[in-house]
Amino acid sequence: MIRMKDIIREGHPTLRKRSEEVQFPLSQEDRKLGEDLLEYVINSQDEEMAQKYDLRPGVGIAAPQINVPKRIFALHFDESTGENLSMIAVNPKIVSHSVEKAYLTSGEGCLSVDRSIPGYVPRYARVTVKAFNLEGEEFKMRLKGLPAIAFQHELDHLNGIMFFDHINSQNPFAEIENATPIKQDLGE
Ligand code: NB4
Ligand code: NI
Repeated sequence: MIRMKDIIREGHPTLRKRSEEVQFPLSQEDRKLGEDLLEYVINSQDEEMAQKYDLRPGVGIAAPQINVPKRIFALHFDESTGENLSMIAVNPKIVSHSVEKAYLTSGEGCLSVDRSIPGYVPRYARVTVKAFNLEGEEFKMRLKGLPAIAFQHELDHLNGIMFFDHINSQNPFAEIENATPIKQDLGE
């Protein structure tokens, strides 16, 4: 299982790399990579497991965060977030997005950033995404709210982008034009 010691932190060069597309059919190694990423997110939301293994909670994690620059990430939202969504996304893409923006009023955090960086992170309010599952089947879905924000956070990791790159350094809480605030506690 993935432990906190496996998660690379800010300053590690892999976090600034563009990750590589994954070839199908998936190797046993790449299949296990996807499964391990999803397992981490689910474990991190399980109080017992999180306590036992001192896991920082997350709703998502991307392969480069465990120093594997491959285009795979996992997202998991249990019913407590009101979003019932769990996915392993391989070679994910945003195929279209709203003009309207959105941001978490709590700001964002990152398992690879051991400090709190206050400020709004403007993202697209709604995205149509496509990706492949571990079986190589393509899936397409429309996301809004926290799942849309989280998908964009993880996709950024595959392109070497960190959440704080989007924060207005002059005025971190400056009003964002045509944007919807999303009230979501980070539960961290
Ligand atoms: C990714 C998220 C940061 C903003 C919003 C949130 C948490 C992360 C980073 C968008 C994506 C990890 C991956 C949370 C959290 C709410 C749901 C269910 C029960 C606790 C859990 C806490 F932990 N972010 N952490 N940060 N990232 N919500 N929740 N709760 O997930 O770095 O690249 O278990
Ligand atoms: Ni992150």
